[in-house]
Amino acid sequence: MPYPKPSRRSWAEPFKIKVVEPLKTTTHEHRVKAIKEAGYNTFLLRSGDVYIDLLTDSGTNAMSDYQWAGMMLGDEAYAGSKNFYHLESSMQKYYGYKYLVPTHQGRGAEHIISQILIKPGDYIPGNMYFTTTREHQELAGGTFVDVIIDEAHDSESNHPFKGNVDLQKLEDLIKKVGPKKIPYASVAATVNMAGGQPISIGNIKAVRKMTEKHGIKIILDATRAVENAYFIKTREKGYEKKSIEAILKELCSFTDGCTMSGKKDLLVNIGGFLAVNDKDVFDEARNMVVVFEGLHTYGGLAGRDLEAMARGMEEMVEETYIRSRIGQVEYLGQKLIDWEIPIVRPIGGHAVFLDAKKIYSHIQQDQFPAQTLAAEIYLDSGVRTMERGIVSAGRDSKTGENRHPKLELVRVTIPRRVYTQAHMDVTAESILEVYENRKKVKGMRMIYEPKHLRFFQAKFART
Ligand code: P71
Repeated sequence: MPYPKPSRRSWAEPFKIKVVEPLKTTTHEHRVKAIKEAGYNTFLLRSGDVYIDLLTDSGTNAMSDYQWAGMMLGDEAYAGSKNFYHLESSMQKYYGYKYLVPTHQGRGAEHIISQILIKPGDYIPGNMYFTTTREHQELAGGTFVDVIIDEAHDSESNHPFKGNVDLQKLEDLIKKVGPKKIPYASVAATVNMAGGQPISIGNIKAVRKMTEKHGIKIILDATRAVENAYFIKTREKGYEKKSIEAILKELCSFTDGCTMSGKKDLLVNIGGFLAVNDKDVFDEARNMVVVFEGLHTYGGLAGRDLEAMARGMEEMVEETYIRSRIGQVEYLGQKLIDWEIPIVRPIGGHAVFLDAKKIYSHIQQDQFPAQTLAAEIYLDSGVRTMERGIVSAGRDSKTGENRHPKLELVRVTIPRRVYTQAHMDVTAESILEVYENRKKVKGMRMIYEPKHLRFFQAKFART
């Protein structure tokens, strides 16, 4: 019999491994103790107690030899480091904005732009909230208004661009509060909390058309915009033949600036930036950064970190890289789909999101199904994941009541260039085990709740 002919061409990582970091396995007994001590919050586990760490793709990437070599070329001058100019020209080349303000990470940029553009009483429409982004918008006196399409809140909808803005919702808000109360639309590519879902070029173009006649700016959260560009290339008509590099630049061209957590797309462990086209906003941002981050040519980073980001930009747009990146996430997601485990569809760019509401349909949302599921996965195998549900959603800043998001998810997040397909297999098998035992599990209660971004430090106990 002829050997089976593959039905498709597989992707493979466009790199080989030069340095390895040993992983530690733990006993079930050890994990029982560790997660209890962590208050059943995976953020409070020590990484030494974790086997495969899928908490986040933020700052957990493996850098290339080219990036590491660049680290040795760090120019650690206080002012005017060579690496700043390299990063500035790379940002202009790949993102197309005029001015760059480096920050220590994404939220540093969010803080600065929110303080500059938002006045108390303003409204900021956006395609679903992100925790740190909304926190800074609220700290500046603004109110975030979700204007994402309804499909984004439905884990089963297979809409190819679940990150799209609902133009009717946006128009309604503009009519209701008036354009003067809307300094900018906060548009993310891809949308993390919706499950790593992309926005289409067609949609951002339409948002641009609607906002520009009212003088409303668009600030892009470009944290995972390269992953978004890949989805545009593979899903949006007319973009099949365009390069990732060209799509990324086109996406940014409909916006007035971006905040960026370099810890994702840029394949580094630390760093971020704010980029804008408006000279006055730039001048203000450059002045503010010296108060909160550091001088405007380093923004709280070392010269070597700026260099690693600049080099990461060259690598992030390589087609073979991005295909393998998304391919690995798809591989894990498809396995879970094949086993009929409920996950957010379509599979996202940076993570697979488990639908905890469906898996633990017997646990009330106020008893934290996603928090419980993340703890159970850790207990089973030492794989660390993250709650993205009622704990992450926090309390309404005006009423103080718990928000009840439609999506109650556990994020299984894949760092870039770090784990292999075998690690994905082990992870999927652990999730299956936990899924099969779902009926035996009870929810939890919160025993400690911090004021800001509570999910990071909250503690829980079994009910
Ligand atoms: C992620 C993170 C890191 C994180 C942040 C908050 C809670 C848990 C984990 C950070 C993002 C992000 C987007 C779309 C801005 C930031 C802030 N993501 N926008 O997903 O995903 O960037 O962490 O560099 O400050 O694990 P920063």
